[in-house]
Amino acid sequence: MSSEAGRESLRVVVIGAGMAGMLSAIRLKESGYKNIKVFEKADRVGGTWRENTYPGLTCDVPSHAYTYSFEPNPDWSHIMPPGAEIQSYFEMVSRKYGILPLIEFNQEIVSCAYRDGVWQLATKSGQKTTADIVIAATGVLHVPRYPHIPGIDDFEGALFHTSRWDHQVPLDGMRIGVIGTGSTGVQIVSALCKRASKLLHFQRTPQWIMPIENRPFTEAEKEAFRSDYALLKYMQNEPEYLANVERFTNAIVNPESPEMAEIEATVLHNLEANVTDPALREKLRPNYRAACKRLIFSPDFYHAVQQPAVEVITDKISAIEAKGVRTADGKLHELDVIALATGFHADRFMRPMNIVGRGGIALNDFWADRPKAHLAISMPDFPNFFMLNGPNGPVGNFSLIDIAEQQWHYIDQLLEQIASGKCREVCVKKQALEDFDAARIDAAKKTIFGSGCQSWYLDDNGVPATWPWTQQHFIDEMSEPKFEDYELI
Ligand code: NA7
Repeated sequence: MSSEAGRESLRVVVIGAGMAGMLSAIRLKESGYKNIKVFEKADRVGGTWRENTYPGLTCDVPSHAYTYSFEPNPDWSHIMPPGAEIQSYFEMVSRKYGILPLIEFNQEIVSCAYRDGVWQLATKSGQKTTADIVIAATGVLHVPRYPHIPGIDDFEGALFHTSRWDHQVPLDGMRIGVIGTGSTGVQIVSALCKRASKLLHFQRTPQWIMPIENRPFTEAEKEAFRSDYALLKYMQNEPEYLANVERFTNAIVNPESPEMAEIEATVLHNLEANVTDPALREKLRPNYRAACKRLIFSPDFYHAVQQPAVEVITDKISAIEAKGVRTADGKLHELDVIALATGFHADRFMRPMNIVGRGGIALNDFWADRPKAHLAISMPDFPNFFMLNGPNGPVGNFSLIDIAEQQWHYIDQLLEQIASGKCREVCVKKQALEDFDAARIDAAKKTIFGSGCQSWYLDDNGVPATWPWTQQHFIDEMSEPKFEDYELI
């Protein structure tokens, strides 16, 4: 069989029409695959940028780097892109690249089982599909983590998770409580500090804050990007950004490196120089190392928490009552709105989908100890099933679009084995995954993420789950699969 004929006949299902699912659909279409179906549980593309719409939502990666390599965008408004602009960008790309006809919206895949050499998928509404190849592009942070706070259902005002923001609820002049100090809570406090009459930031753990500049691009700059394609491409791969990513990932891998010392000095100086009230400064001072939790990049958080309407509350929350939040000191903080910026279940990936591989092995059992996949992409006994942004991949303060594109480059070479007729089934060998996972865990414990803090980077055993090596190591791995690690049947 020629590769071309293979691509025309193979049935490929992509799960999810977010950044990575769209990338897969575009690349599959370009490569000549003719039988592509994308299933999307919602009614629009965009994934995390569709779901998150909270005030102040901004990506912490520079706009031009957080852009598909093949579709640079001269019109980004700021150095860091606002969430709504990213959503518009993805919608534009979905139209421009003609992938909308491939997407079945409002169709949530609930089961995906490998039987008789094919994947059989079913949606919540009962639609059934058969596929030769499945690409899971379901995202990482998509299942909200609701806190277990007594009385949470008794609150008489508006209460919602930040990824389910209720835009009917007025904010101006309101008494607002934000629970959580991750990137989300920090961005919301920065956005609402002058709109709320009272803004209480409930902080369980303080965060190190990396200062950034986030000015708007001038019209002249945008015009230059529009008229000079080479400049636009340069912006996508700006040497300073690439050097920062390299420095940052080197620091993560080696907590005793000069790069890490520089990060620590920068965030410490940010705190010391920009928070004037000594009591507040101590409240905001973390007792763990910088970058142990995902670093918060913010141009204005310290400015925001020093606004008159804002108060940082460090007393433990003991309950939520009809009128507000009760803290352990006995005080009732009366509120109109409570935003739960309490994060996500970072170990969900494709779940709650019921996925069953070769020989009846259930993904939930395979992942009983922790989510794992060879190079974040392939699992033994899950043939022709590939993940983008799967477990143990690089997730950090750099562009996940770039990561997904590199992963696609790798997956595409695995698909080619099937399309060209060299084999019918491709998945990683058990031993290769075991070796990879053991080396990964060993390296992960030595990274800054394992230096003693709680974060969504850690698995249930407290071991960092993200890529524990340098960015360059990832780039090298993604350049070409080591086929000896794969079962090609
Ligand atoms: P994160 O980074 O997981 O932050 C969640 C925050 O919520 C964090 O400050 C938690 O405190 C806090 N939290 C969680 N449960 C509770 C309870 N029960 N009581 C008080 N505080 C609580 O989520 P984000 O949405 O901010 O960011 C997720 C990622 O999205 C981000 O890293 C970017 O990649 C984009 P803790 O620190 O655990 O004490």
